[in-house]
Amino acid sequence: MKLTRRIFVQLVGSAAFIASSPLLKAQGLSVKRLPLPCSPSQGKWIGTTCQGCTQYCAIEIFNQNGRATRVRGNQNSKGNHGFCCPRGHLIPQENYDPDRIKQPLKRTNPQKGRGVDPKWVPISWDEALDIVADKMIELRNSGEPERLLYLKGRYGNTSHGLLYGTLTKVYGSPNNFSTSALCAETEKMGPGYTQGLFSYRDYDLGNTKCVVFWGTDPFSSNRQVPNVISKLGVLQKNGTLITVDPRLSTAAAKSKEWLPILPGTDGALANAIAHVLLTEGLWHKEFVGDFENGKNLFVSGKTVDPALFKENNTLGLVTYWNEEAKDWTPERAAKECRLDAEQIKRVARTLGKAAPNVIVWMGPGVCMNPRGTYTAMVVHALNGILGSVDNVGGTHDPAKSLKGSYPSADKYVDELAKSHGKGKKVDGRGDKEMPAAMKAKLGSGVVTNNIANYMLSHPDFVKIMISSWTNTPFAAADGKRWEKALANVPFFVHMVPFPSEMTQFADIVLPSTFNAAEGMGTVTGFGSMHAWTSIQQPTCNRIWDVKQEENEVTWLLAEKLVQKGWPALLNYYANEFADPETGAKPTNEKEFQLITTKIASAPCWKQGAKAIPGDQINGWEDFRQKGMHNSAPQAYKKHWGGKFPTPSGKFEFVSGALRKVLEDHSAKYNSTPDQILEACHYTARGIKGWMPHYEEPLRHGDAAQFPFLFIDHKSRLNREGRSANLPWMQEFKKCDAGDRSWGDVLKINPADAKTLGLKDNDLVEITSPAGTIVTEIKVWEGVGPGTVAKAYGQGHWAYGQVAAKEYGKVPRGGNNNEILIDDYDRLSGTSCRNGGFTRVSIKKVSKII
Ligand SMILES: Nc1nc2c(c(=O)[nH]1)N[C@H]1C(S)=C(S)[C@@H](COP(=O)(O)OP(=O)(O)OC[C@H]3O[C@@H](n4cnc5c(=O)[nH]c(N)nc54)[C@H](O)[C@@H]3O)O[C@H]1N2
Ligand SMILES: Nc1nc2c(c(=O)[nH]1)N[C@H]1C(S)=C(S)[C@@H](COP(=O)(O)OP(=O)(O)OC[C@H]3O[C@@H](n4cnc5c(=O)[nH]c(N)nc54)[C@H](O)[C@@H]3O)O[C@H]1N2
Ligand code: SF4
Ligand SMILES: [Mo]
Repeated sequence: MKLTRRIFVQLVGSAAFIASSPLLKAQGLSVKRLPLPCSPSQGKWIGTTCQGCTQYCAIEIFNQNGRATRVRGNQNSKGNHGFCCPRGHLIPQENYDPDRIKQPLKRTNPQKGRGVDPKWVPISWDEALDIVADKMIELRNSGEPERLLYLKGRYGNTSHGLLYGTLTKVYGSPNNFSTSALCAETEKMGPGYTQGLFSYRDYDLGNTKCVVFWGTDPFSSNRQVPNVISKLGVLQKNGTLITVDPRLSTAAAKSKEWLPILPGTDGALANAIAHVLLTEGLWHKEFVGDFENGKNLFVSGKTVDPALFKENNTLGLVTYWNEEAKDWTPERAAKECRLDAEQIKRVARTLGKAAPNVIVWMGPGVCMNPRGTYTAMVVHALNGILGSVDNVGGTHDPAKSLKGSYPSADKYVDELAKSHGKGKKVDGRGDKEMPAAMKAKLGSGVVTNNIANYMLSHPDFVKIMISSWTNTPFAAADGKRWEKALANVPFFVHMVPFPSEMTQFADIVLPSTFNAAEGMGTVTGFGSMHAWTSIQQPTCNRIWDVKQEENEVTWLLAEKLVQKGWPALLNYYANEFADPETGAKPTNEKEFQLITTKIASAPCWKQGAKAIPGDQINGWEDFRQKGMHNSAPQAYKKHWGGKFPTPSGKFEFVSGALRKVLEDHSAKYNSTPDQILEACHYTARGIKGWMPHYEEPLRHGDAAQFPFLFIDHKSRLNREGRSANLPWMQEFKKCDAGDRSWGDVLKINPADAKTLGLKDNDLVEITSPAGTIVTEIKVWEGVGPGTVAKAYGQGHWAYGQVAAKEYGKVPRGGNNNEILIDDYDRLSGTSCRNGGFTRVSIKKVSKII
């Protein structure tokens, strides 16, 4: 970079600014990046929210003559410090993607399937909603409203309350679902069943001395990318970074220690680290407690009398030692995990020395496998042993964001809706082999991927399916089941901006706003010890005939339903919702959109009797202007002293809640907890069923036929499954270590490549018991022998002209979900993708041009 006078002045100015700002120093920022003017045109930055991943960053988009041209983090944000990650910068190209759906479409080809042209014809919104309303009325009149299924993907707070929350309730169907169980829900079981926190965690990165990135790569994915990138300097300066990942991820490359673990064996490693911490007296005494006479009785292989250990904030540490950790020497784990015992000891000691200012950042790589609940528990349990829970530089509950709730719809639920809306959901939650006990409640977790199985075994059940912001045929493991299931649905309405694989099965396509740039609503998120409520508002002119499904289409549909003789939904919207400032009731979709957004955000800007915690915002206009509200920072040691939301009030190594879940579930099915564990494919029996422990990985496919363990990982530029149609994403795809632009590669260890006679660019078939995909080979030292890694994200056969080689037919690269097996961690109901649970074979094929 040439040091021009302007940049020089900026650098000098920003250095002075940093020197005077302890906050920025703590964040490790070296240069305050200043927005460059967009010359020659003038414009303005408008606050909104990125939904390129579940971080939901508050951002700003530069509006230039009505066009969204540039993106940056919201300058007020305490979560991203004014930065967005590389994916935030893709927003303009996504917004102006020429392949967007530009007006409502109606299918004219009754045949449905991959490669089948839907023969869509454009229709007006009026006509489209007329058709949808007719179908809905017809189904209600037939007395079977439960046969309407609504599936939501991403959402803002308005959709959560309106579409997911009340549409099906007022209509009379129990079958409203989210796609959360395709995401990373098993993670929540770790903190959930140990400390009562069924949630993703926050981390006090600014004060930590040691972080273990375990089965996650937060420099390129996971939930805090801009925050983590901005803190890299401070993290490296203040302490040690450690990464546990079978693949050389960005985090691994930035870390002092990389443990290239054999997929699926993380529980053994956690046990060995615990073993070292306990035998060497490195546990955090203040949090955990100590032996009464002060002498460390944790001796490798020897049980300890629990009566001799006095616990402070934990319950059952000695039981965990006796039942599990005492036998897991670093040498034994090294063999199981294909690691070096000396490295395991070194890492454990580094952690122990830095405790309690340490973070074990557990991610999906640890637990998105068929026995993941227990791996999540045993890896997260290290935070308990190290006393980092709720501590300075440790792991935390997310702070609370402020959000308003919508008025109750109860009055508008008629007899039909009442009697049909309470029926059993079709995702199998709560079945004997699917406890789905999220939040320590049986049957409370969604089992998204199992919906397709129900639809296949009951092909006539679903009469109407409505879905927004989803693409399950692409995003769900063994997604071809979704293609078949959707082909059976007689009437499917997809509410999306892009013509994805799922859209190819739609009868009516309702084109949505691209919410980050064109939507209106609120979204909440957390990170960097704060939570936020961030607005979405139009940052540019809409150039196509699109509407937001959350709060515009809902109203317009409700109006149509009135015309057809069913006024309940519109009555609910028009009677119950009122502007929190003026009290005015909505009379059209635009007013409804504004009012629902104001209600959802009112606690951030409307001063009641109590002061607003966190940022002080002076009314709605000020909120719109600032674009967001930051909460107060999270407090330390919130749950210490018996205040954890667990049965004992402590951090539990013997989980009272999980024990109750297993006992209740077995009573329901007239069996025993051991029989339930067996039915759910876990190996634990007895007390281990409710304790953190290691289970041998469950792998699909015969080892002789499918010799390689498949490692799936996220792509740095993937806005979930939604950026593959962007030339910027394709052009910069090589920023994923080992990958290349405009392509898709299977990364294989040089030793294996040699054995198979493979070299770079060779074309191979990757086959698992579920299917086959074809990609090129990249010979790479970043994966161990016997394992192969491939980024998720390519392999679209639809979505647009760039994402697919031939739109509607031929994919660009291969979709990992065509080879991943449809299996679950059954205690949570979550789909699997990590831990090497799918074995594959690799076969060279001749070049296809
Ligand atoms: N193999 C493998 N599979 C995975 C993953 C993986 O890492 N590997 N990741 C998993 C995870 S963590 C998740 S969360 C899921 C995500 O899976 P999904 O929730 O299915 O997400 P996407 O594939 O991103 O959804 C794409 C859809 O969103 C629509 N869309 C995009 N922007 C908007 C908008 O502003 N408004 C509306 N209404 N629609 C919009 C697009 O048109 C498209 O239909 O995928 C999972 N699948
Ligand atoms: N760039 C990008 N970032 C995203 C998203 C995105 O689409 N793109 N989506 C967001 C969403 S919805 C989610 S849920 C999060 C999740 O994002 P991440 O936390 O990154 O989770 P995964 O994508 O599942 O990544 C799994 C990681 O675990 C490693 N891994 C695989 N098997 C094992 C194993 O057996 N043991 C260990 N230790 N590691 C293993 C993989 O190499 C990979 O690095 O990311 C969010 N952030
Ligand atoms: S993609 Fe995620 S981390 Fe990146 S700017 Fe958007 S919300 Fe933030
Ligand atoms: Mo996710």
